[in-house]
Amino acid sequence: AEFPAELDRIWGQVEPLYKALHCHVRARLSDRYGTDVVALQGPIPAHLLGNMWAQSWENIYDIAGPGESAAVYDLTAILNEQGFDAIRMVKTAEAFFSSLGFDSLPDSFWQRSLFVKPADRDVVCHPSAWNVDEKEDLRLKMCIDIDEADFKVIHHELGHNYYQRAYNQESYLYRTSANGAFHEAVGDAVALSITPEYLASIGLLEEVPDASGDLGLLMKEALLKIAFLPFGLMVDQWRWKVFAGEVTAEEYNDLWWALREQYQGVAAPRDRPPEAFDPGAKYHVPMNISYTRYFLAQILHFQFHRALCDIAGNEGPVHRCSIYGSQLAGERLNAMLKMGRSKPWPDALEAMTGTREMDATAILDYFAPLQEWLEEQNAARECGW
Ligand code: X8Z
Ligand code: ZN
Repeated sequence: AEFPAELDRIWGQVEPLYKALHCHVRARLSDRYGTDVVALQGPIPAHLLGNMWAQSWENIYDIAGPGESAAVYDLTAILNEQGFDAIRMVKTAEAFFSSLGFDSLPDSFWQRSLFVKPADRDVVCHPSAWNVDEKEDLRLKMCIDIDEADFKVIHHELGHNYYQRAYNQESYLYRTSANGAFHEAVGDAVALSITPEYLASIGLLEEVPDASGDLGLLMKEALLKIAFLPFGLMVDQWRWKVFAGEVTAEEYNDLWWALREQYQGVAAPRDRPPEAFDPGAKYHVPMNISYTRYFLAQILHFQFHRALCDIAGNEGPVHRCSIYGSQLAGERLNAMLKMGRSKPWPDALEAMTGTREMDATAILDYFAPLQEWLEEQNAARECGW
């Protein structure tokens, strides 16, 4: 009973920001497609948000973003122009971890991982990270596209691999993360350091945009991460009700869409047929992988980032902070990773951040300039659904 209440508390902290983003995105979609398609009240049709599951919305940045006033660079275009292939994407992410003081990945990682979608057979492309022998046999399994999204997902996955290797000295039962969310948060925290300054330092950007571009950068990040929050929460709200027997099999799909509407404010593009089972299309449902970890990781990795930036001596705004090259930050991160599950997670959190609670103030502080802008944009709009 404590855990769901804790989730409600954290969701309550971020809900106003989500609702502000939702309101703005709905208005922009309505301008684009007309009020017949996107009414200015009510939920957003889920198929207009640029993602199969409407779980993150960065693909509609061109519609929802602040436009010319805060132009952002196009990392996908840059990666392609510079001729990146899948291996080079992974090597670049590995180099980031190396700059923090982590040992490089073993040769077997490069031999045994799957980086590219095979042409001759079907594979499960959903990204995953493995330590096959619980020691050094680290592997990545992912069908990498040369784009910004996958560049970040690679950092996410390597976060799993470095964590797995860091706790491999622990006894068997402790060879996992402090809690489920910690495993998901490590690589995402590192990926927050993919700032313009960092990209310039590794030759991917010629000029560092000034602060006038920050709104665009924050919007991109928010479409990815703030949009995700209610989805991250609703998947297990659905699953827990199913497992508790609160609904019959005939009601599974209707419950899914009721929760989608309640939390995310999105609606099915059309009436769903009685035999539909839409949650089955989300990898983690048939794979029986808990999903609340992703909701909490979204909160937690901003706490990690803020703490690591302090340790690295950052003095500017936290959304411009990169811990690239900071051995100090790397040491503190590694000290936590090494603990695995040998201590209660609040101890692990405290070791790195000085606090024992998962808390949304870090993510809210990070997005504060965007929230202010969204509230201005929404001033004359009617929000909610
Ligand atoms: O499944 C993942 C990772 C692998 S652990 C790519 N994620 C969730 C998803 O794709 O649904 C990362 C974000 C949420
Ligand atoms: Zn993951």
